Amino acid sequence: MTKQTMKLFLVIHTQRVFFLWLLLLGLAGILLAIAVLTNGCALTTDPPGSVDSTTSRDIPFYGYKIVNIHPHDRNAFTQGLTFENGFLYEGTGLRGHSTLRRVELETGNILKTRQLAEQLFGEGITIYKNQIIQLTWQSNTGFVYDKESFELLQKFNYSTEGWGITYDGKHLIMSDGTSTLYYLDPETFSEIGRITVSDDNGPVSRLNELEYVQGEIYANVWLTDYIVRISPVTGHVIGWVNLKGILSSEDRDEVIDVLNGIAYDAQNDRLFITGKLWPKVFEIILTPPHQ
Ligand SMILES: [Ca+2]
Repeated sequence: MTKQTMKLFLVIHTQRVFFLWLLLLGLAGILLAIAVLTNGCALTTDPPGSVDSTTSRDIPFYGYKIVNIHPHDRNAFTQGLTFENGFLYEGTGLRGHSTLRRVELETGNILKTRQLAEQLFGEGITIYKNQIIQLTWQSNTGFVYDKESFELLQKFNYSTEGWGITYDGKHLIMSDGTSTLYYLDPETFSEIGRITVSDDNGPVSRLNELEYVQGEIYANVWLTDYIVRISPVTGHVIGWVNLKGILSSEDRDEVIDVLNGIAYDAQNDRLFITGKLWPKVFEIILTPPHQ
């Protein structure tokens, strides 16, 4: 090999390596963009940052027992779930696919739908009096609808991202993907207080869909199979619910996303959970803590 040929070879080789790296960086960028745009489709069963059964010995870990299984729309990217008078109300996400729905629990039939504007990514919902309140992810805008007709009554704004929302009988409680929960006046939407959710190991972040259940706040922890039970006064973690394995391997054959969506039927003491693109809504009871 002459010196000139060698030089040419080295130049071509360097260019190839450079383009290969460029290609890899490009692919990594595309994957990251997809994850961000879909509010994270990556499914993991890892426990939340501060959940560690070996160190959080004082905080009980609950299991679950399935009482009933109901059908769920596989196309519903569930971001909000609540229950009243025999019906599930559901808010779905993804830009261009976000909706508000009234769903018949037993059949999964969608009885009423309202489509959100293309640019909006729907998030948590809750019922306040005869209204449904729905958050959006990054648009700093919430919507108030008539509960029966789904007619838009009002818009309101907030400064954070919008993730989950629930109602404790007095205040709206809202999550924004951090460890903070915000208490809002349900008439004016002004903030009246906030708590930081923490356990023995520090703040618990990625709080997602919420539900007020018998004096506690239940929250999905994004990207995990855990629901965290929170004291609404102190923000301290009262318990963890481990829902690993609730979806069968057959259910996981098609595309699904993470556990998200908690609804409580206060009249009949029934707890419902589902996930984004999950085929089922599960009615569960919590089983005693295990050590
Ligand atoms: Ca809920």
